[in-house]
Amino acid sequence: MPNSFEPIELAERYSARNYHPLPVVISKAEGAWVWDVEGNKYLDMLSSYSALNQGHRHPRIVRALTDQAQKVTLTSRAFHNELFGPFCELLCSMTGQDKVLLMNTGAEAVETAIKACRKWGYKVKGIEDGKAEIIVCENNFHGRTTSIVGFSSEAQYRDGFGPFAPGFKLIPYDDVAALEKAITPNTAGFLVEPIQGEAGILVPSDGYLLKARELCAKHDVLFMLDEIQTGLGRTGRLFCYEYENAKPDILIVGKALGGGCYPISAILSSNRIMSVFTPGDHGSTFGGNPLASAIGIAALGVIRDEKLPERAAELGAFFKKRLTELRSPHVKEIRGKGLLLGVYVKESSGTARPFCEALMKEGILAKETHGQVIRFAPPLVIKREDLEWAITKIEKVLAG
Ligand code: PXG
Repeated sequence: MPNSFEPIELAERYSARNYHPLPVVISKAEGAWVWDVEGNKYLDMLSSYSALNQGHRHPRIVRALTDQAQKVTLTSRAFHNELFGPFCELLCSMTGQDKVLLMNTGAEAVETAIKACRKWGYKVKGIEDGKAEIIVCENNFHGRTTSIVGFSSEAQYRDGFGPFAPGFKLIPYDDVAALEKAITPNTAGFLVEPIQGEAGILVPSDGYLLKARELCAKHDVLFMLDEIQTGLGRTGRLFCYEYENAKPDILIVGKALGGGCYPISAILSSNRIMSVFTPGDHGSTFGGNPLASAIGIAALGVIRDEKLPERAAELGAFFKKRLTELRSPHVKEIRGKGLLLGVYVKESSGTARPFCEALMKEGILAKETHGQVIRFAPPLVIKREDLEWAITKIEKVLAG
């Protein structure tokens, strides 16, 4: 009889302790549901931090994966493959951008955006060599590489990992005046998340993104949006910036671009900006490989054909309303957009973690973020009745 004890024991013995997972061992998944090794069923309300917008093992995406695996999986970018061009074309047409640069993980795409921005700063804007600055926001989360954690405001992300790359300036989030004040002739770009997911689902004031977008345009600064977590339908639009029509100069995508089965990330931009890259400037062994391209095309196709942004908007509004109506002595605030929602647990009730553990016992997988927030971000293919079921369980856990 399979059990959870052994796999957890082995993981703890042989894996670096860089995570603190809930004690559940998932062995099967379909749509919005997962099963553990003992056969218990859970509703996945984390979706691997928005990487599973299309749900687990979407048949169309799995078919693309297995079909392509029978043909060719990797060519490197030293040669062409049939699906790379069509994948790039689809991404550009869905985002309204001219060109794409494909990578694998989110952090790599952010690094790519930083490189594009700096090079544009020197070669096009005319910033003196070595002086380019990029403005970032407090409480940002853009990944785990040394240059990215170097501009994090979270002590733990940085502690012990320096020295860090210079050239980044931290300002408060949701503060247009601070942005204007921070811009100098050496500013090449402003990098920001439309909603700060890891900071605890922090939604900025209405109009913030558009005002920041306009300020950047006025000062010839690249407006770079990290939509790795918020993009591809999650917040009720294909991209969260669409709420304000704040189209970025550089759009960063990842997570759900891989349809929940493969790491695929990208930056998208204009011909003018992307032309700073010439052969040899940047690359990746796996970026844009045939398997990734096949999966990416299917992943985008599912988002478009199954109208996942519209589903997220409709189901998110319903779910948020129901969460707001819950009567609980522990809840301070419900926040978020679409199906990226956070329940803020009052400090007087302790942290969010014990509530996540209690939810797990009730058959709901959710994860705390930033100590006080329970994040609810189910796959966008989730059924309304599953959300209704979840509400009854959440109500039970938050009542006592
Ligand atoms: N930007 C944002 C907004 C993210 O949420 C990244 C960049 C980095 O993506 P990669 O693919 O490099 O992880 C993220 C990732 C984790 C973890 O376990 C990551 C995220 C959220 C929660 C946990 O590292 N977001």
